[in-house]
Amino acid sequence: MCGIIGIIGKEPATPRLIEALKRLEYRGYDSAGVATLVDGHIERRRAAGKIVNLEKEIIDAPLAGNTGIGHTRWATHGAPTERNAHPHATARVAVVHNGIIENFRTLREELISQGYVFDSETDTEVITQLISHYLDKGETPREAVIKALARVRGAFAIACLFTGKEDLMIGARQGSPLVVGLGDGEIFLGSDAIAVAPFTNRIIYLEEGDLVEFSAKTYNIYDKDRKEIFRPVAIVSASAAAVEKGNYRHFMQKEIHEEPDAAARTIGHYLDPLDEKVSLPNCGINFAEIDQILIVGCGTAYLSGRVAEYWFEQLSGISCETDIASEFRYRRPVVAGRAAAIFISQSGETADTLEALRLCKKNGWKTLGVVNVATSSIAREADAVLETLAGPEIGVASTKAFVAQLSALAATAIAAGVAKGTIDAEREKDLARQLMETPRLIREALEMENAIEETANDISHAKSILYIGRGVSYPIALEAALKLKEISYIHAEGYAAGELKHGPIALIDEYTPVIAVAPYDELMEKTISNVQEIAARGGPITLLSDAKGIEEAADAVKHSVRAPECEPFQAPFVYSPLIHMLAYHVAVAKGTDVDQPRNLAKSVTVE
Ligand code: HGA
Repeated sequence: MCGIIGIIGKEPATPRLIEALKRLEYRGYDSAGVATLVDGHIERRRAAGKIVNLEKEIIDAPLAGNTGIGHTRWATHGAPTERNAHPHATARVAVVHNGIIENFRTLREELISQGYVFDSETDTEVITQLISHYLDKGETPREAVIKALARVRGAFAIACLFTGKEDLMIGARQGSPLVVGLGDGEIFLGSDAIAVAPFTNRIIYLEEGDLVEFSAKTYNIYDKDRKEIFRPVAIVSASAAAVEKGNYRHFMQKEIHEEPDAAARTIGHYLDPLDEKVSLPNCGINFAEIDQILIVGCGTAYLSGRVAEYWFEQLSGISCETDIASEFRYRRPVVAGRAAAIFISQSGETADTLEALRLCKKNGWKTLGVVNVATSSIAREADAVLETLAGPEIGVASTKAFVAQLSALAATAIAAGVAKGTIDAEREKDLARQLMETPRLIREALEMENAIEETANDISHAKSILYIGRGVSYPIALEAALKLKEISYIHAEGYAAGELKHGPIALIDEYTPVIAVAPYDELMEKTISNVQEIAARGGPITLLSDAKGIEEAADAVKHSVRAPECEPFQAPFVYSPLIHMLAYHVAVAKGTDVDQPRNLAKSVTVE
């Protein structure tokens, strides 16, 4: 989603604004812009498309000034054109905004009727015009921002620059994150710590409803009631190194290769390796008292929940249901008995998941956040938090965060079983041991990259690809299809293998590759029958299985990729890197923008 940077510095702002915007590219965007104060006047450069287009504008018409704001925009209101790119400005103020102003239409009409002229189709511009309106009336910049924000409804983080005020910037947040970075005689504003990481590691995380007014040397923070308030300074290690590609061609490839570490760190956090027991340090939920588990997430996070649904039911006997956050929050969910709700989000800021969490809290259900950002809104608002220790994930398509989510959820499912008495000490040890083996198994799976690449090159010309799986491999098939769609733009669907003959088998022909995710387990024979049905209709099949599985189905398949042998509980971990690498290599073969696929955003902070 949109990225924000603001600087009051000791050196020219523009190169630093561009540097920060580049670090925010991972969030996904479709236009970018900067504004600085030049001799007290607001000057802007904006461009549709990638930051390189903005850089060209700046080469043609350089932008001086040590005070400035910058933005990468992921359009919600109005096309991704230069005119709609942020900053939006009047003669008095320039504003960048992340979020959505829900009542923008009414406000826009009201302001137009008063003679204000709008320059864009965005919702953001009503904030700019409203602030300008209050400045026209003689309010101070802070009062003008406060009055303007009191009139808007929706979610936002903003940064504002004022004509004639080189040593002033104002930021505010409600629903979208915003941080203040404290430098040495300079102060920064960013939509996350990664944006300001090149300039400082001293970060203040603004709280919901906060407003910050700052100069190069001082800052004041006001809470939602506009009372001055103290917020602690954190030392954040979002170091430059964390956002470098290293020797990999893309962040996504690097992050897939970090899956073993993401799993190891997360599992290590929730297991006692000596006693071979699960210990969930922050989990305030007593699963012995829970009758139903609800799991809520969006996209890949939702799919890690779908895997966990099998684990919770099989290991603890607690009824479990997984839903997409945007559906869950509007469908009036009903639970019988005592419920715990688990919210999964890499960023911890996913707007629909956060609202679903708030709904559950209102209903009195215990809430547990599974997030990769410990300081995020979901982490702060849930009753308890399980952090996934994947490290910063830059590729828009989530990979190592998915595996880290599986790791935290697997540990939680074991803990639920222990609490319910469905898992005895011996079985707990066995499962803990299995979990501890998964980083190694993931590493072994990654060694199959060449075989995956070969298959990827072969299927990359397809218009449509089907994935099938049974049991826990069914949600892995769904994740495989989602990942492929996201980055290669090839249409893909995941199906429960047994469901194929009830409709989708009509799609099978020699041009439609089918990928079967089929570890050798109690369901393998049935999946093989489905594979035979596809082969009989000329469908080219790739089998992802272990040595035994491949032997069983050898005659029916075109390609096979041999995964390490594993227990059924370990299979989602082992097959995740395979399907992630397959999506990655298909995208590379197609030449798409792997790390920033079109139309997508990393942390989805709008509904
Ligand atoms: N609504 C604004 C900002 C969009 C946004 O925050 N995306 O993440 C616009 O469309 O410009």
